[in-house]
Amino acid sequence: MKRKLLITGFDAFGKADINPSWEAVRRLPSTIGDFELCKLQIPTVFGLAGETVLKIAGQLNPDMILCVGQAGGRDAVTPERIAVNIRDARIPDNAGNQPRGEFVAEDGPAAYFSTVPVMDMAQAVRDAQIPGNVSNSAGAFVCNDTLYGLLYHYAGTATKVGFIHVPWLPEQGSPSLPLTDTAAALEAAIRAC
Ligand code: PCA
Repeated sequence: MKRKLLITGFDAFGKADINPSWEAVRRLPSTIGDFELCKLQIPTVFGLAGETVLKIAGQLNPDMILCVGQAGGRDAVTPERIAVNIRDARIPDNAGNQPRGEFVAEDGPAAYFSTVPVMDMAQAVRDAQIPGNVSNSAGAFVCNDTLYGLLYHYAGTATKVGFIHVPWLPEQGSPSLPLTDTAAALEAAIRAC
């Protein structure tokens, strides 16, 4: 039987009108290796992004959840190793929220490790001739918030949770990665899970 993967990308936020994370996710095939994919676009809004994932995950009961987000300024596809219990936004999210130094979960630990094999995933990206590195910080904006919230929810369960940040598209600025490379990197990373 195929394993179920719930994979998400974010909508555009800040000054951008496109988000490479969703553009790449929606171009992925519907099966990769022994995974069957369920693709979902989620809003760049604190709290709501994770709640949207949990609502669908509650119906799907996925074996693994992988969220993908844009990280402007990065030159590689970066599986995230850790999520921290902090919301600290330099810009407002898509609902106008701009928390500064708040907890994601009052009763949660300072941080969680992601539960996917980040080093194998980064190696698989490099093996596909695309820049790939493990990242040790998902920031403190909506991406970190979403990863932390999901790891909090699924702590101690069999459901694996991970996050991959991807560079800008060429039309967004530099450094960048063509969309076909970003999608190929995601596919390679998924195969490594
Ligand atoms: N990147 C942002 C939020 C949505 C996205 O694609 C982040 O890194 O937090």
